[in-house]
Amino acid sequence: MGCSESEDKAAQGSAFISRLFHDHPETLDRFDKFKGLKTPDQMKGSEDLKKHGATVLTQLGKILKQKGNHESELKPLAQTHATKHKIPVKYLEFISEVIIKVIAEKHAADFGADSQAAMKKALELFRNDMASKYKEFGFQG
Ligand code: BLA
Repeated sequence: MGCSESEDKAAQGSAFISRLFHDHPETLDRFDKFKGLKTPDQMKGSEDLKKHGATVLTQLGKILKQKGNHESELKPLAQTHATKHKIPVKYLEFISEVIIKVIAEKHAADFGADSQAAMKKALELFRNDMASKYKEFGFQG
Protein backbone atom coordinates (compact mmCIF):
# COMPACT_ATOMS: atom_id res chain seq x y z
CA MET A 1 0.00 0.00 0.00
CA GLY A 2 1.29 3.36 -0.98
CA CYS A 3 4.25 1.64 -2.56
CA SER A 4 5.70 3.16 -5.65
CA GLU A 5 6.03 0.95 -8.67
CA SER A 6 9.79 0.74 -8.23
CA GLU A 7 9.43 -0.33 -4.59
CA ASP A 8 7.01 -3.06 -5.66
CA LYS A 9 9.48 -4.20 -8.24
CA ALA A 10 12.30 -4.37 -5.71
CA ALA A 11 10.12 -6.28 -3.25
CA GLN A 12 8.79 -8.74 -5.78
CA GLY A 13 12.12 -9.20 -7.54
CA SER A 14 13.97 -9.84 -4.31
CA ALA A 15 11.22 -12.29 -3.25
CA PHE A 16 12.02 -14.32 -6.37
CA ILE A 17 15.75 -14.22 -5.74
CA SER A 18 15.58 -15.11 -2.05
CA ARG A 19 13.22 -17.97 -2.88
CA LEU A 20 15.76 -19.13 -5.47
CA PHE A 21 18.50 -19.08 -2.81
CA HIS A 22 16.22 -20.95 -0.42
CA ASP A 23 15.07 -23.68 -2.84
CA HIS A 24 18.44 -24.02 -4.60
CA PRO A 25 21.19 -22.88 -2.21
CA GLU A 26 23.95 -23.62 -4.73
CA THR A 27 22.75 -20.65 -6.82
CA LEU A 28 23.91 -18.28 -4.07
CA ASP A 29 27.51 -19.24 -4.83
CA ARG A 30 27.31 -17.40 -8.14
CA PHE A 31 26.97 -14.07 -6.32
CA ASP A 32 30.08 -12.72 -4.65
CA LYS A 33 28.02 -9.89 -3.20
CA PHE A 34 25.31 -12.05 -1.63
CA LYS A 35 27.44 -14.85 -0.19
CA GLY A 36 27.29 -13.31 3.28
CA LEU A 37 23.49 -13.48 3.44
CA LYS A 38 22.70 -16.50 5.60
CA THR A 39 19.17 -16.11 6.92
CA PRO A 40 15.81 -15.17 5.37
CA ASP A 41 15.82 -12.03 7.54
CA GLN A 42 19.22 -10.98 6.25
CA MET A 43 17.96 -11.46 2.72
CA LYS A 44 14.80 -9.49 3.38
CA GLY A 45 16.79 -6.66 4.89
CA SER A 46 19.36 -6.39 2.12
CA GLU A 47 19.04 -3.21 0.06
CA ASP A 48 21.47 -4.70 -2.41
CA LEU A 49 19.24 -7.73 -2.94
CA LYS A 50 16.26 -5.44 -3.54
CA LYS A 51 18.28 -3.53 -6.06
CA HIS A 52 19.21 -6.72 -7.85
CA GLY A 53 15.59 -7.89 -7.68
CA ALA A 54 14.43 -4.70 -9.40
CA THR A 55 17.14 -5.05 -12.06
CA VAL A 56 16.08 -8.63 -12.79
CA LEU A 57 12.37 -7.83 -13.02
CA THR A 58 12.91 -4.77 -15.18
CA GLN A 59 15.02 -6.72 -17.63
CA LEU A 60 12.78 -9.78 -17.63
CA GLY A 61 9.73 -7.56 -18.19
CA LYS A 62 11.40 -5.90 -21.16
CA ILE A 63 12.30 -9.25 -22.67
CA LEU A 64 8.91 -10.90 -22.18
CA LYS A 65 7.14 -7.89 -23.69
CA GLN A 66 9.02 -8.49 -26.93
CA LYS A 67 7.19 -11.83 -27.27
CA GLY A 68 10.17 -13.63 -28.72
CA ASN A 69 11.44 -10.67 -30.72
CA HIS A 70 14.06 -10.09 -28.07
CA GLU A 71 17.43 -10.43 -29.79
CA SER A 72 18.68 -6.97 -28.85
CA GLU A 73 17.80 -7.40 -25.16
CA LEU A 74 18.84 -11.02 -24.93
CA LYS A 75 22.24 -10.87 -26.54
CA PRO A 76 24.03 -8.65 -23.99
CA LEU A 77 22.36 -10.56 -21.15
CA ALA A 78 23.45 -13.92 -22.59
CA GLN A 79 26.95 -12.54 -23.00
CA THR A 80 27.41 -11.56 -19.34
CA HIS A 81 25.68 -14.70 -18.12
CA ALA A 82 27.82 -16.94 -20.34
CA THR A 83 31.20 -15.31 -19.98
CA LYS A 84 31.16 -13.45 -16.66
CA HIS A 85 28.53 -14.81 -14.24
CA LYS A 86 28.58 -18.34 -15.73
CA ILE A 87 24.97 -19.20 -15.01
CA PRO A 88 24.05 -22.73 -16.19
CA VAL A 89 20.81 -23.19 -18.12
CA LYS A 90 19.71 -25.36 -15.21
CA TYR A 91 19.73 -22.25 -12.99
CA LEU A 92 17.60 -20.42 -15.55
CA GLU A 93 15.19 -23.31 -15.20
CA PHE A 94 15.25 -22.95 -11.41
CA ILE A 95 14.45 -19.24 -11.52
CA SER A 96 11.65 -19.86 -14.04
CA GLU A 97 10.06 -22.41 -11.70
CA VAL A 98 10.46 -20.09 -8.75
CA ILE A 99 8.86 -17.16 -10.59
CA ILE A 100 5.78 -19.25 -11.38
CA LYS A 101 5.61 -20.70 -7.87
CA VAL A 102 5.85 -17.33 -6.14
CA ILE A 103 3.29 -15.63 -8.40
CA ALA A 104 0.93 -18.60 -7.96
CA GLU A 105 1.25 -18.35 -4.17
CA LYS A 106 0.87 -14.60 -3.94
CA HIS A 107 -1.70 -13.99 -6.63
CA ALA A 108 -3.59 -17.29 -6.81
CA ALA A 109 -6.88 -15.69 -7.83
CA ASP A 110 -5.35 -13.87 -10.82
CA PHE A 111 -2.96 -16.56 -11.93
CA GLY A 112 -5.01 -19.50 -13.12
CA ALA A 113 -3.96 -22.47 -15.19
CA ASP A 114 -4.04 -20.56 -18.50
CA SER A 115 -1.94 -17.69 -17.19
CA GLN A 116 0.51 -20.11 -15.64
CA ALA A 117 0.80 -22.02 -18.90
CA ALA A 118 1.35 -18.79 -20.84
CA MET A 119 4.02 -17.61 -18.40
CA LYS A 120 5.70 -21.01 -18.49
CA LYS A 121 5.83 -20.91 -22.25
CA ALA A 122 7.24 -17.38 -22.34
CA LEU A 123 9.97 -18.33 -19.86
CA GLU A 124 10.79 -21.44 -21.89
CA LEU A 125 11.26 -19.34 -24.99
CA PHE A 126 13.50 -16.97 -23.03
CA ARG A 127 15.55 -19.89 -21.72
CA ASN A 128 15.89 -21.67 -25.05
CA ASP A 129 17.11 -18.52 -26.72
CA MET A 130 19.54 -17.85 -23.85
CA ALA A 131 20.84 -21.41 -24.26
CA SER A 132 21.50 -20.98 -27.97
CA LYS A 133 23.18 -17.61 -27.42
CA TYR A 134 25.30 -19.20 -24.68
CA LYS A 135 26.68 -21.58 -27.31
CA GLU A 136 27.57 -18.66 -29.58
CA PHE A 137 29.60 -17.30 -26.67
CA GLY A 138 31.29 -20.67 -26.18
CA PHE A 139 29.48 -21.57 -22.94
CA GLN A 140 27.78 -24.95 -22.97
CA GLY A 141 25.58 -23.84 -20.08
C1 BLA B 1 23.31 -9.75 -13.08
N1 BLA B 1 21.13 -10.38 -14.10
C2 BLA B 1 22.16 -9.50 -13.88
C3 BLA B 1 21.88 -8.27 -14.55
C4 BLA B 1 20.68 -8.44 -15.21
C5 BLA B 1 20.21 -9.75 -14.92
C6 BLA B 1 19.96 -7.42 -16.10
C7 BLA B 1 22.79 -7.04 -14.54
C8 BLA B 1 23.46 -6.84 -15.88
C9 BLA B 1 24.35 -7.99 -16.27
O1 BLA B 1 25.27 -8.36 -15.51
O2 BLA B 1 24.13 -8.55 -17.36
C10 BLA B 1 19.00 -10.31 -15.42
N2 BLA B 1 18.78 -12.14 -13.78
C11 BLA B 1 18.37 -11.45 -14.90
C12 BLA B 1 17.16 -12.07 -15.38
C13 BLA B 1 16.88 -13.12 -14.51
C14 BLA B 1 17.91 -13.15 -13.52
C15 BLA B 1 16.35 -11.59 -16.56
O3 BLA B 1 17.97 -13.94 -12.55
C16 BLA B 1 15.78 -14.09 -14.45
C17 BLA B 1 15.09 -14.50 -15.47
N3 BLA B 1 21.27 -14.62 -13.36
C18 BLA B 1 20.28 -15.50 -13.68
C19 BLA B 1 20.27 -16.54 -12.71
C20 BLA B 1 21.31 -16.28 -11.81
C21 BLA B 1 21.93 -15.03 -12.24
C22 BLA B 1 19.31 -17.69 -12.74
O4 BLA B 1 19.53 -15.39 -14.66
C23 BLA B 1 21.78 -17.02 -10.62
C24 BLA B 1 21.57 -18.27 -10.37
C25 BLA B 1 23.04 -14.43 -11.64
N4 BLA B 1 22.89 -12.14 -12.55
C26 BLA B 1 23.51 -13.10 -11.85
C27 BLA B 1 24.73 -12.57 -11.29
C28 BLA B 1 24.80 -11.23 -11.68
C29 BLA B 1 23.63 -10.99 -12.47
C30 BLA B 1 25.72 -13.33 -10.43
C31 BLA B 1 25.87 -10.20 -11.29
C32 BLA B 1 25.40 -9.54 -10.01
C33 BLA B 1 26.31 -8.43 -9.55
O5 BLA B 1 27.38 -8.71 -9.05
O6 BLA B 1 25.90 -7.26 -9.67
